Amino acid sequence: MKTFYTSDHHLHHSGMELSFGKIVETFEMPTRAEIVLARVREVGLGPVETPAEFDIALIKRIHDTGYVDFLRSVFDEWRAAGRDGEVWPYSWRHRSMPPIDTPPSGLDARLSYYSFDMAGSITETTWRAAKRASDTALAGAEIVRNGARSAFSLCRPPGHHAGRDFFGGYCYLNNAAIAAQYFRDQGAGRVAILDIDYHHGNGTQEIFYDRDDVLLASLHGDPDFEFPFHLGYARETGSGAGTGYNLNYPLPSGTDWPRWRNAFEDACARIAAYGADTLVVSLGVDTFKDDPISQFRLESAHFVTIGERIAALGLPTLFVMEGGYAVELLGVNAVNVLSGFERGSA
Ligand code: SP5
Ligand code: ZN
Repeated sequence: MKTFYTSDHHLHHSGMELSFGKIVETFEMPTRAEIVLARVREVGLGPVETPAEFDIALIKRIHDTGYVDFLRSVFDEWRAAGRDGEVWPYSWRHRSMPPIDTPPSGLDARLSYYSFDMAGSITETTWRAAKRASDTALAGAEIVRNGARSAFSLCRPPGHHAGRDFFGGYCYLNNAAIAAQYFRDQGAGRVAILDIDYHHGNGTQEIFYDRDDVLLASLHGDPDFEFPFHLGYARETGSGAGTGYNLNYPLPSGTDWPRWRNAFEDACARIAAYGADTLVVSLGVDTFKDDPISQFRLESAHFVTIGERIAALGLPTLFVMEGGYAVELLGVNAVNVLSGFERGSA
């Protein structure tokens, strides 16, 4: 399996985040991608290639133009306003405030409009890193579309929390969604996205919620207790033409392998029944028992089994890196899925 990776991911680094009332070093740090890359090389998964530069029009198939322009220019605006440091939103529309659908003019109000949390900041080069992460997803999609059985897009920053016009949860551009749309635009009939990151793929859900040509199945911590909260319940099945094409598997804190596997098996069966011709996997390994911000109990060996089961779907498959913060075993866990897939495909 070929891996796509670019050192441009270093261009994004929010130094800090707020965790249980303390400012700590962010969990979503550049070393994450380096550790996964090192493991790819260590096991000899396959060649590693730098993605080409893709047209921004492909990003705009998923993301709002105003939002993309905002991501590109907000840092300069922040500096022009005489502010030091990084761009951070800090306040959001509460349920007591009426919804709006046009961006406000003030800088902080617009930051609020285009985000849903302060998991990560926007630095001078965040746009460039996010753009290159989307290129990384597209480069993998391109070879899968051209006949490769699979590809691994080692994206950083991650993407599944980013919606059509908002960032949050360390995510700025929805790499998996951009890749799924690319597959559709290149002639795929039905695309399935299997999101196995510990957190609900709220951005991906928002983007495809009313569509029947892209199925989303997401396994995650129940929104009653886990970030991003409020979205990811089983009752959210899609709207309009998309009704029945959004599948959520909220799972309790402490979910172990047998329980997770049951939900996973159901998701795989639903993807097979859907008749997908292409699969995108939002590959987060923050379901690992030692993940510092997560509450599931999967072990390293389970990730091999996951990869084998995904291979058994028999679909052209693009793996897109999402979360996973137990840096010591992050490389082993992520690459275990890919090695399992290779074994299952042999
Ligand atoms: C892509 C992805 O996995 N995004 C996850 C974003 C999670 N952001 C909330 C993190 C909350 C961390 N505070 C809990 C720390 C426990 N020690
Ligand atoms: Zn996650």
